[in-house]
Parts: sequence; C-alpha cells; structure tokens
Amino acid sequence: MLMSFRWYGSIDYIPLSHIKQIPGMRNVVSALYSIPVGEVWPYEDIVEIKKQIEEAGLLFKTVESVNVHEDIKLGLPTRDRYIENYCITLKNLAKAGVNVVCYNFMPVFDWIRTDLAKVLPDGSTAMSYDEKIIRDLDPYVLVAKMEEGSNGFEMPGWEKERFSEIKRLFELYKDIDEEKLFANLKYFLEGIIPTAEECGIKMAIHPDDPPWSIFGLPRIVISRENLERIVKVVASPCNGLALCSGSLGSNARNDIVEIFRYFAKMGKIHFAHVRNIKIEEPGVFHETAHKSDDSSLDMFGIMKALHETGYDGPIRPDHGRMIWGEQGRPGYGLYDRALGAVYLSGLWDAIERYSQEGKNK
Ligand code: DNO
Repeated sequence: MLMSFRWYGSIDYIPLSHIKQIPGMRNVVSALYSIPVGEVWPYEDIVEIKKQIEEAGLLFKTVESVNVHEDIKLGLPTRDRYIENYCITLKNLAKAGVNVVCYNFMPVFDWIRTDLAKVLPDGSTAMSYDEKIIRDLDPYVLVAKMEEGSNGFEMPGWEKERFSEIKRLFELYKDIDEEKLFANLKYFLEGIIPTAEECGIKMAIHPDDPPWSIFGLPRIVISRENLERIVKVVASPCNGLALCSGSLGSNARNDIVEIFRYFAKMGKIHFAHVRNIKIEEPGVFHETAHKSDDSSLDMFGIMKALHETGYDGPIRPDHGRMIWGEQGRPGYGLYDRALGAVYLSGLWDAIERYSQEGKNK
C-alpha cells in the first residue's frame, strides 16, 4: 500500500517538508484548487505541483478531486462540454504520472458538518454532525447565515461568491430523484471511462458524506448495494471506488469491514480513506482519533481486509481532530492526521509481519 497524505497545495499552511517527516509517508494527494470546476487542468500547472512534491522527496500519484461539474450531475445539455474537458484533464494528469483520480457525485454540497469544533472529553476538538440541526434548517436560511459569516458550518467548495448559485441549484434539483441522478452518473462514466482506460487512470468515486439525503437533495453513493451498482454499470477495471470508512460508516447499517473486504476482493478499491468516528445515535456522530477505543469503526478490521486482498493502492488518514493547540483547516491539521498515518502504518506492519510468520511456520 502507498501511505498518502492530503495536501492543499501552496495555500496549505502545512509545508511538504513536514509531511515528509511523518514516518512511512510516501505519496501526496492533491489537486489544482484554483481551476474552476469543469475547466481543463493545464498540463504545465500539474507538472508544477508535481515538481514541488517531488522536490520534497514524495510522490504525486493521486488526485483528490477532479470535481464533477453540476451540469453533469443534473444531466443538462451542456454536460458534454464538461465531460470533454474532464477527459482532457485525465489525459494531462496521466501524462504527469498520476494514476488514481478521486471524485464524488454529491449534488450541490460535498461533505457537511454541523459543528467544526466540538470539544471532546480530552480537550481536543473534532467535527461533528447532528441530523436534527440539518433537518430543521431551511437551506436558504443556511445560505443567509453563511453570508453573515457567523455559523459553524463547513461546506467545502462554497466560497462566498458562489452562495447565490446554491439557490439556483436547489431549484434545478427539484426534478432530479435518485434514479435520474444514477442515470446521469452512468452517462458521465460512459463518457470518461474509455479515456481513463486509454491513459491508465483508475477512477475512484467517493461515498457521500453523510451517506443519506440532505436538504431533500438526492444522494446515491451511500450503501454497499449502490456501490456495487456503480462499479458494475460500466464494466471496466478503471471504474472503482475511493472507499472512505468515516463517510459510509456514519450509517451503522453499513458494515464497514465487510464492505472493504467485499470490494477489495473484487479489485474495486482504488483509494482508501481510513478514519474513525463515533456514532452517538442514528444521524448523530462526531469524528475521533484514528486510534480510539470507544469509537464505532474497526480500524484493524479494515486494514486487515485490505491487506488480505493484496491491496497496493493509496491509503490516507482522513479528518483529524485539532490537538496540541494547532489552528488550521478543520479536519486537515497536521498533528492528528500524522498520528493517524503512523497508527495505520503500524497496523499494516503488524498484519504483514504476522502473515509472513504464519507462512514461514
Ligand atoms: C473530505 C473528503 C471529501 C472528498 C471528496 C472527494 O474530507 O474526503 O471532501 O475529498 O468528496 O471528491
């Protein structure tokens, strides 16, 4: 496996030199954050970020994310132009040596939390989600609150300038149910997978976070059944998953170890996000340390499932808590994610050693 760490490019306050100092760290997961969704990522810009990463002694094999333009998710006639652009971006990435590209298919919002800094008993803070708050919140009120800049909501990708667009999108999505969204995903995959095959890129769809509908918007990447439908709808070794334990696992009905084992065996995991959460009650959860004795997910079970199936793709720790006074991007500080990476590497080493010894007996 390729231990990896997400880095937000030169705007990230965490320098690559610090990432390099994390024991066992080999690969950086990044993106061209300044290119508007739907536009082509120029080859020269990709090479520039690759150069920085390689100069720090790390690899740049994984991109998270090449985001999918809303017109594609909505199935608008303009989608073909964006699919064409997506294919050019894939070619440019492949030419620069990237071989895994993550994306998601969540309407309007990426992952969402209701509190960015819930205080945990040990004094650290972590992001949390409470369905009761979302349920009672009119999305338009939410947007207004965000415009005031006075709320605790994290809505990645929604810079202030784009708030008015949210209103327009809500209107457009009124006609889109799960089946239509699925058909639009199929159309997108049929458009990009031949290019991915041609240039050797493994596409990795990320589960919806949380894995259920919010604000009445459809969400489909939410369960084992749906994941299976997605990987089969376009049969190709390049059509696979960015399996994220914390996203899918916040619905207790998703048996995470079983899901990892199932898709790893099928060779459908192209990227693994391994992190822990604590489900307080259905629809209410908070993020925890990766190693966390009272949390809800079995990190050992997940790593073992990946190891047993010979997984050799990228794995990264995900959302960390804020610890030791670190101030930074919620979920994306250095310290707790570094601890997470080392814990996951430790599990991997032990599983590897144990299985070798078993074979030698
Ligand atoms: C959250 C991340 C997601 C992920 C995208 C993939 O921290 O795992 O934002 O990058 O959903 O497209």
